Amino acid sequence: MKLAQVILLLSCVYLSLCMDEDQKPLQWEGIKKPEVTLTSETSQEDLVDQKCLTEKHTHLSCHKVFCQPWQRCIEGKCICKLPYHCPKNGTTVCSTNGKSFPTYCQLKSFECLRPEAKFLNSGACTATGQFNISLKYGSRDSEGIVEVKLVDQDKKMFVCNNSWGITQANVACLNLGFQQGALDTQGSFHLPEDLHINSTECLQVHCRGFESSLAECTFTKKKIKSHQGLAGVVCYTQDAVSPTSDSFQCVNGKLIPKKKTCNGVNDCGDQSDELCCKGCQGRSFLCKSGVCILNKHKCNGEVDCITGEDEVGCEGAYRPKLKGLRGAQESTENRTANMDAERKRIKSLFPQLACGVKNKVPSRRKRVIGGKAAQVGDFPWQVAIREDEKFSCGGIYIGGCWVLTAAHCVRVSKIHRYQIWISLIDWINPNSEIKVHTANRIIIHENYNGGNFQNDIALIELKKLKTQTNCVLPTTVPACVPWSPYLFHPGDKCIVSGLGRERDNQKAFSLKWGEVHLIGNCSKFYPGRFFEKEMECAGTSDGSIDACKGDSGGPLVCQDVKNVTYIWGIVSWGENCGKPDSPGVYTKVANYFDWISQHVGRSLISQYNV
Ligand code: 4AZ
Repeated sequence: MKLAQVILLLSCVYLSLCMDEDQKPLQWEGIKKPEVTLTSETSQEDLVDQKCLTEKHTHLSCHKVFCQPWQRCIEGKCICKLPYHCPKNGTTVCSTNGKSFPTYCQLKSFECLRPEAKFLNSGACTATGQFNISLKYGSRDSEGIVEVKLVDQDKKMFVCNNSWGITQANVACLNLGFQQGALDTQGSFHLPEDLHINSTECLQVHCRGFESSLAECTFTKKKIKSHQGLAGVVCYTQDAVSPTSDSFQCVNGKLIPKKKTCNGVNDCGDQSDELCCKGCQGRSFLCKSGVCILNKHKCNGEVDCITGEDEVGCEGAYRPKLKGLRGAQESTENRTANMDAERKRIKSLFPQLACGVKNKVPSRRKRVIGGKAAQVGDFPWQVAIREDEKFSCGGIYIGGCWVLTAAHCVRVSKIHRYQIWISLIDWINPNSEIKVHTANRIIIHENYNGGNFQNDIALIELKKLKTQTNCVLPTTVPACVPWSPYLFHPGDKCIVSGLGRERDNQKAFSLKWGEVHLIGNCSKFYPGRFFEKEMECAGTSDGSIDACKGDSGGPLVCQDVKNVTYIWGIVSWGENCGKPDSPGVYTKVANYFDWISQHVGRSLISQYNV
């Protein structure tokens, strides 16, 4: 067996996606997008997703990557937070304008809003010295050997070239005002023959790549043997390169060699070379969201893939300790503060959302169309909407007093006729956990179109009891609201549940569920009627499992790598029920994250990028 085949096989085992439940290879078109595995024949073009490139993703595209803790995600873009939105605890830091900030997050949020002032040092603003970076022995201002002066030192020192790479070079050039970062980490510089290297030491620098000043990176003093050990840089200037058929244009305008895309290294500086990948090369791996991440960031205690797979199955893997700001200073005398560790610490201070995790171990002992019977606690976010005397629709509890449903299920004028039933499993043999609520408010999407089911989404606010300030729903668990359309993909297995019609239009009396696959390119089933951004299709190749009349407004949920449940779709429409080639169509909830959060409040549903 050739190596390429072995790799392909291993990735099948790891992802357990190449086979369906019955161990038959999946043959149904549109079910699984194969991951690109690099072989000697794979061309660079095969690695890059051209359609995705047109969306111009960068490090600020929070549907693809996480925002920094001093930013929040609004409509797919990381925007600057106000400093008071930062967590309160931390250590004082000082900025280049001599202003001191109680936390690193506050300084970075301030810098994000007004980039004139940058990070200078951790600790108080007592040092008289400034951090300084300059380039020497180059033939132009934009290149040379890197020399820095640390805040608490009065001598300038050269930077060592071990551990110097494009990541640090980009930060250095950005620091020097070259917005597009570095072109190269090497150049031909004219070092004087009698160059005397100060005290035979250089500064080894380590950056994460998120820094805007080299002062934020960690410096360690090292002994140096020769001039060869010094770091150099050529910063990127417009006239430095001209486009060829081998160049890739970054979103920031920088041109890089195509062979440097999808390798986990942020050559562009705005990460646009790593965000639209179908495969990854070199020492990097592919996140489900199409982002290449360096292997060294796998199992390092910080989630990099929005889908979380870089931090699962890490038991036994090398896991460097998260050093705090003070810890890093104490343990190594010669090292400047570790602001990357501080950034990670700040992230850990954000509140965690309790959604999508069931209270009980799933028990599906007993045996929707083709579905299986649910038991109490299996779908704790599922609600049933009763209009007058019949169960007309489903709904999904998302936290607080809020239930998500389909717009076509409710009318504002009929608010008094609705009852929201919680924990309903079997209408004929009612279980003791059932609770009935009424609606306080109904919000229908302002662009809902009853003619073609565009924006088929609505919120119901439950009425609180007179004595209560919150909605108390003991047996329910909210499903998480997805913040990115890249969390789940065609081929992923998800679950639809509801009290709707069964085969042959038979009325149902109990909650049923079934496994369906997300289906890509659904326009081919519903030409002109399927809207990619707003809708999602799901089903099985033979149509045996499907939502039907009465399931509308109910959930299509998918689980992430940590088994956290997301409400990926709301049952909306479909041609018939349970017919092959007519999959069920769902409102794509990820597209409505901002709409939902505007109405229910960000803090209720935002677990990241808050
Ligand atoms: C309905 O009438 C309906 N097979 C819901 C879902 C589907 C079809 C019809 C999808 O509410």
